[in-house]
Amino acid sequence: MPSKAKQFRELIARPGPITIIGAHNGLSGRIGEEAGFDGLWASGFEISASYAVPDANILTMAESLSAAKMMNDAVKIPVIADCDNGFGNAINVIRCIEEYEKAGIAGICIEDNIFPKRCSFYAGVKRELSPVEEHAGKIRAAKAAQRDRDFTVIARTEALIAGWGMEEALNRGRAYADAGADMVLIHSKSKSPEEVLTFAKLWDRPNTPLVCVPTIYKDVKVEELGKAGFKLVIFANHAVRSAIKAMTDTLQTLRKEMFTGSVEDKVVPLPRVYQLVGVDKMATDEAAFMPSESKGVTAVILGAGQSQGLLPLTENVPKPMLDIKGKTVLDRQIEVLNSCGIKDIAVVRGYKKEAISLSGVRTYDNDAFASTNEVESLFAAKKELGGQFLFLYGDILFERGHLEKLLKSPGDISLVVDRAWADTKANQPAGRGLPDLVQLKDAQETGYRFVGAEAPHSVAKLGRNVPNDQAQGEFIGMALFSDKGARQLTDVYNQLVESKGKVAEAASLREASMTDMIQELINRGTEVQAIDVYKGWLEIDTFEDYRRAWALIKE
Ligand code: SPV
Ligand code: MG
Repeated sequence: MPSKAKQFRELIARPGPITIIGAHNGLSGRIGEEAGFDGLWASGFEISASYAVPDANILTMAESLSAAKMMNDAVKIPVIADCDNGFGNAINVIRCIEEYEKAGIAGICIEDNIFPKRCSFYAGVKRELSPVEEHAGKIRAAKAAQRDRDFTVIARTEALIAGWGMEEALNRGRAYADAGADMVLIHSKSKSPEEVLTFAKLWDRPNTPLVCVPTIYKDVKVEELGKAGFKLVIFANHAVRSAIKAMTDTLQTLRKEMFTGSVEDKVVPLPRVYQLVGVDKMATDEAAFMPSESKGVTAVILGAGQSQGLLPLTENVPKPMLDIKGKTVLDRQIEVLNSCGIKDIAVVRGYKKEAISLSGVRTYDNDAFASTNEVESLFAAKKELGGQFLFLYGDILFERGHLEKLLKSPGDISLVVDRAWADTKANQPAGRGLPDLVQLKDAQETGYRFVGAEAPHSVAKLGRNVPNDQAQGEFIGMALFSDKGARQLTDVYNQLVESKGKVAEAASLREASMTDMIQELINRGTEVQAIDVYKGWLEIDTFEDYRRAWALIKE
């Protein structure tokens, strides 16, 4: 890729005039590039306006340079920087050249205004030009200071602006060309292009091409200026002026109407901003260079059902909203989930759904909760099942360690199984509901003796129909589905929707519990793993369970 200075030289070497567009920051520069201009003009007028100060050497060189660099960095086309009078004398010009070259700017323009300058168009302000020798000295200093031979130095005379006449303008232009300027800019604030066209006609330094800025003589076309001998035409300030017009219109309307929809037709849609600032590239770079962190686990909590066993406690609230010593079951679940880094939480509501509304938790509704079972509740939150997710009943309390262990499971479908079942089955507390029992494949050991067994067990059977003496554990109501596991579950669900068949022992999807669904997956050859735990959890399904929870929870 040739340097920007070289690119600009190549543009100048092309037949016909080239046009560059005024800009004041990266965004306006990028819009100018997108519009197809040959290059950018880092306009002192626009940059000053963007700081809300007059164009009168009020900004420092560093401020002007930083704006020029911002635009240069935002575009591939070359940038010519308006350096006013070089920010001082020839010594200031030398530093100016060094710094702008270092920033990758293709060339600069310096004008023969004294320091501090006044914008060429301001009426009623004091206007003075530097002596011609002084400005020619600045041009010589600039040419001597540049390192890249392709860097362009444009000398600008304000003689016509100051009203010093055509002869003075020509003499100054010649002096600057003879001092080594690569191009000469003749500025004019006449409403007619005649002044600059006459200048071009009388110009007698054919090796020094001419530049003009048709701001006030606005009806002349670039083509005509080109024919008259102008090589470079600068549209100096139209980006900032159009921005001011649009912003004024939009903001005044908005202030009057006081709702953002009132200006929707005056603003670009947000994606246009994303496109301009390169959000696409950022996304590609993220994918290419950042560790692909899995989206994280989403917890889906089933809280739709109504529990007869807990009446009258659940007369007005669903089970997850039952209070146990000042915190609801759901609060306690969310606390443990959050402490394990799970912040993405969805709850499926049904019975007394209005009672479940928590900030930061998404809710889904199974309004047919009275006539459907758990699988239909889970699939009310179908949107959440597109990737890895944690399945959780809304009525269990469990130790954080159980969740930590489950989250480490490499399996695609993993169930937390309480192996204390074998040791405690003869001794179950009074009033417990029917347990979801688990029969493992190849289980040689039972009860606490499993501790230390490394290889995960596969689940052969689960549900309330597993006979007591064949069970090695109890499903606690918490399961982890990997991306693949979630896909397997959804595929089987979709097939069952189509076939309207049985779901394991359940007659239909509407009647299917989660254990029926997992059994159906196992029956179809899907591997389901048991993650062993020993006690450390509670289900709150009956009044007795609830009393036990009050007794066991310490706080
Ligand atoms: C600028 O854009 O800052 C210029 C051109 O110098 S003009 O404003 O027309 O003087
Ligand atoms: Mg300027």
